[in-house]
Amino acid sequence: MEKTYVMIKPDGVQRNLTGEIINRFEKKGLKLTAMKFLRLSPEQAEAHYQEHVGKKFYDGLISFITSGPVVAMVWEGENAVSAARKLMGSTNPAEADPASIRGMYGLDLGRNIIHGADSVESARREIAIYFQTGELISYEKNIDQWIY
Ligand code: RTP
Ligand code: MG
Repeated sequence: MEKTYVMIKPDGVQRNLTGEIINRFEKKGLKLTAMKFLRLSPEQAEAHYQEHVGKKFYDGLISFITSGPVVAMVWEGENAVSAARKLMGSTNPAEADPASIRGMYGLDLGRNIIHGADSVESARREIAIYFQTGELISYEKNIDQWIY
């Protein structure tokens, strides 16, 4: 089953959106496979956002993402990467579907509450930054038969 990496950013944690976000992912039918509450080291932040090195927003992005604790999660399910991106909404909250997490709770591009991997390959790379293989929990849920 496809896995994706999702992270509630420091603004999402500070604004008490953690429970609401986990609730939406659970209700969608995605299955929680791993979760950690942590504050990113500069090294983790740089590894995470290596594709943005050199862009004008890069320094601000690194200082923001390391400014407070985040919730790092792995969610699993059919087309989990795109399912998560749809729940989150587009990058800029001003343009995101108002029913999405960013559309409902955000106003500013640099404070968009949540991160989700943009491809299966990115998900694999990002999961490895935050979790060891043994920390991903594979388990049966008896609700699966009602989702698939
Ligand atoms: P993310 O990686 O955080 O899930 O967001 P994303 O894929 O939707 O967007 P991405 O292009 O990867 O950008 C990463 C984060 O950088 C901030 N950003 N600022 N022009 C700007 O000022 C600008 N562009 C992007 C956003 O907070 C975005 O989530
Ligand atoms: Mg991205």
